[in-house]
Amino acid sequence: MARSNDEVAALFAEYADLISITGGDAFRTRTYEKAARSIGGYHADVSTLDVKGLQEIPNVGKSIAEKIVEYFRTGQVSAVEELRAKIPAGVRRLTAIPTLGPKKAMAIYEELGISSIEELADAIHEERLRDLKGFGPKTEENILHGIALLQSSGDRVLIDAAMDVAEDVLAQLSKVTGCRRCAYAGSLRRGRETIGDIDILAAAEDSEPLMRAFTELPATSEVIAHGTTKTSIRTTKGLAVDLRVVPPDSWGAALQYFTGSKAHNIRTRERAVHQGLKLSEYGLFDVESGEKIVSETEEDVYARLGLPWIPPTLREDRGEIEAGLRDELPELVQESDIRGDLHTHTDLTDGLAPLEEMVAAAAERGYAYYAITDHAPNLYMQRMTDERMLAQRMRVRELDEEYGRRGKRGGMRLLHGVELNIDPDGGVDWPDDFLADFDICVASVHSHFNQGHDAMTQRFVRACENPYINIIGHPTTRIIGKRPGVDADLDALFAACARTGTALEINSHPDRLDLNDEHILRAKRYGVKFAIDSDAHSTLHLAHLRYGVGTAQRGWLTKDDVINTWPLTRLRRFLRKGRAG
Ligand code: DGT
Ligand code: CA
Ligand code: CA
Ligand code: ZN
Repeated sequence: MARSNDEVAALFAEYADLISITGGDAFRTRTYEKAARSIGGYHADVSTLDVKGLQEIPNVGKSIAEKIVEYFRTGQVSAVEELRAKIPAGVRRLTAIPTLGPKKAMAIYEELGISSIEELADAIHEERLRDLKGFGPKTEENILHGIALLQSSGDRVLIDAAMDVAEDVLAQLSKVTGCRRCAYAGSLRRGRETIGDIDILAAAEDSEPLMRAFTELPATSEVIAHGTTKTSIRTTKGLAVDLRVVPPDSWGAALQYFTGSKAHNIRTRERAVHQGLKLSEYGLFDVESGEKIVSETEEDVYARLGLPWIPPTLREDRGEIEAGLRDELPELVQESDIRGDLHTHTDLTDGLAPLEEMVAAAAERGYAYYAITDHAPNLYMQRMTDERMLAQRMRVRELDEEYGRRGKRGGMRLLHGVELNIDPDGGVDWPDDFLADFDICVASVHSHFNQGHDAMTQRFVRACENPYINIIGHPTTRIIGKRPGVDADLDALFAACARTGTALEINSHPDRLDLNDEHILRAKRYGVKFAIDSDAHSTLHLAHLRYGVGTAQRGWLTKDDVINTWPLTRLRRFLRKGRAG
């Protein structure tokens, strides 16, 4: 996928911030924010386009197009560099805190001379921020949260960024002569939401050609260590990648070892010891004879340990060994089980692609059904009205007929839905009689994130009790590394969902993955059903579903737990919820 688009999007998002800190006008800030979003979601790689081609992108005019061309020609944009130079380094250090906007960072720096995260934390504890205009106890709490998030995320990256690099590396290594197999292992293979470093494993008789090719990849900026069994590099984006090359007859043992997790490996090693075996990165050995046991596949290794093959997404020592021994591992939901997406947007609100393009892209993915759920009016900047929603419904009905007629080959049914806003009291945008005509309603928290624990819990429970609300969208509203989840009694929410027939979303966007694996495990015990959705705002985002499926697997979900794997008739029955009639 086009990483260059993300690069340019990040650059313009920063530029928008810089304009705002340096007192530039709000209109220009918004122009660059909008451009950043459009570029991030654009289907073609922006590094391949000229000024004219770039202007086809929504929200990109001539001056922005020229900046993009300049960026790919020179590696920087002079206008951005000029503003960067105007911001003191101290302020830039502070803006790394996710919950601290540029304006507040500037105020803290100018008024109190604070220029590091440590100084800021001290100042908060000494209550020195209270004297500044616009800073209260709640602001302080948010900033401390942000500092904690920043420190806990460390140098980890989101799963999609790591996946793009890993797939690229694999494509290149698999072309090297002598490469018998290669795959990614580690936390990436286990589908964790953030990745510390990428672990690549290859099998070959002679490791040298692979090691050399690895150090010479276009993405390699620094070789950290170069050896015959392990080589480590850093990419131009700062991501660390390890390559290990093993003899083909150790592939299974090595893949098992380097997939981890450490906690899971401790348990498998224990099993090995019990059977007089030794399991290490070098293979599986008989302790007495010292003989290496051929283990070309992971299945071989697990079978030797008296276990069925355990899917990587379960390997966290959360009961998978015990379940394996009892032959009770869940049959995990797979991406191919998904029959449709139930939370998606179009350019009627903040999506980038028109309805027709989103629907065509969904059909391309082989879906049997697809729901369009644009934003409702209370998210005021979306400018939704009853009329616009009803006009969209007419068009959806027409498309439904058109796609429905295709029958078994590429036939797809369309659901007309909405993403409602759950207000602070648990109410939503429209009265029942208007809601009754939607095929499906997703409802999400989009405001008042800092409500107290009890009020937030009540808010969710009331939403579940609304007979028209089918799915709670991105339930905790966390943004990984940027915004903590809301404070609510999630067990009360899970119980309410189970009781009322409301599904919980597993939002697949890589910076959300909300619910996360641990919440899913907990919610499943209440008998809750789930919807794995992309929340796509462009055709490209539909493919994020794989990360939601990985997260669902980490929560031990089967096909039956996930409503959008069900046939349409069963889904429709679920969507009728407790409604009369
Ligand atoms: P990360 O990189 O922090 O996202 O997480 P992982 O799980 O990829 O961890 P990493 O890269 O340190 O190691 C990859 C796998 O290799 C790990 O999941 C298990 C295995 N491994 C590495 N070091 C050790 C170790 O000291 N003991 C054991 N048992 N396994 C290890
Ligand atoms: Ca790793
Ligand atoms: Ca590693
Ligand atoms: Zn949405």
